Amino acid sequence: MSGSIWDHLKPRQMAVEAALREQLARHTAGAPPAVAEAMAYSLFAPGKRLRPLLVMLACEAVGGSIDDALAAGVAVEMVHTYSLVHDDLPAMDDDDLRRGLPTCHVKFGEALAILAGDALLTLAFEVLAASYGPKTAAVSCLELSRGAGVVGMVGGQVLDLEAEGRIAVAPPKDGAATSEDRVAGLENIHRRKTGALFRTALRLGVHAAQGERASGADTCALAHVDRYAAAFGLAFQVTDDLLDVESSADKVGKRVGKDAARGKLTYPGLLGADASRRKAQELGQEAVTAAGALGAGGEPLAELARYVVGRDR
Ligand code: GRG
Repeated sequence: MSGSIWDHLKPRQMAVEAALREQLARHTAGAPPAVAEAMAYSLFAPGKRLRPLLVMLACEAVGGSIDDALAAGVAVEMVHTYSLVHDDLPAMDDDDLRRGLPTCHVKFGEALAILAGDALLTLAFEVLAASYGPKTAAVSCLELSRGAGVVGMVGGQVLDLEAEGRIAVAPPKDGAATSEDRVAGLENIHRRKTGALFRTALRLGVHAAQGERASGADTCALAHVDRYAAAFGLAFQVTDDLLDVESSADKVGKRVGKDAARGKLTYPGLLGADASRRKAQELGQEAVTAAGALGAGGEPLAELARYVVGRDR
């Protein structure tokens, strides 16, 4: 791959923006304007579009095109945006700012924010069903519902709220948790809450490349992207926790992040900043190795993993 990763990603990000606009306009024609406006507000607030990029890079790595990947990228970004809208609600994280703008419920009220999130979630499946042939649509809907649902992202959110004491759970029977238990618990939350949708994005890219022509999924490519996703997702999260600590340290002069201050489990909180940095580097390297197993086409995924570990926002 010649040039920086951003030279490679920029045209893909632009293609995602255009596809998001086109799909949202097409599928909300006839919807009540209030909910369509709230959906558009959250969808077009400036995000990195990381998940659609993962769909595209996986699709291209196994021989598909940007066009093959676009609808799946749109669907995953819609699910991601719904999760952010609901996560920001007073009943969950109660945040006022998202992507640098007032959150959906601050701007439009709670009822409309809940409904806009619901509508983005359901629209994602409509986009998949309307954009691909029957086999690809069915397998993509199945993957997305598992990645976003109770064994994936929603399940991770439940475990996260339980860990914060916001959802009641029975106390453990066999004594206090060790620090290894706490790290394993945190990884389980992140594997589901953020990792599952990254994995889904990559797998949808493989399915989109394969299309209707093959009799079964490319199991080898799926295994490689699963391995990449596991390392990439955790590397992303450890780095996110470190950035949270560092940005809060800048503001208040103390090395306690917003999440840690709210009593959330974080990697720097459990392992310390230096060990967390080493862990992020190791995970990044593991993702690079997994991308290498896809051959030369996996190089942009390797570069993205290097970027995610080194990013500053
Ligand atoms: C409400 C069912 C439900 C789930 C919420 C994803 C999630 C689960 C909550 C988001 C909370 C959060 C801030 C998690 C940390 C990691 C993360 C997913 C950050 C946001 O993703 P980015 O950095 O955001 O890709 P942009 O805005 O660039 O898309």
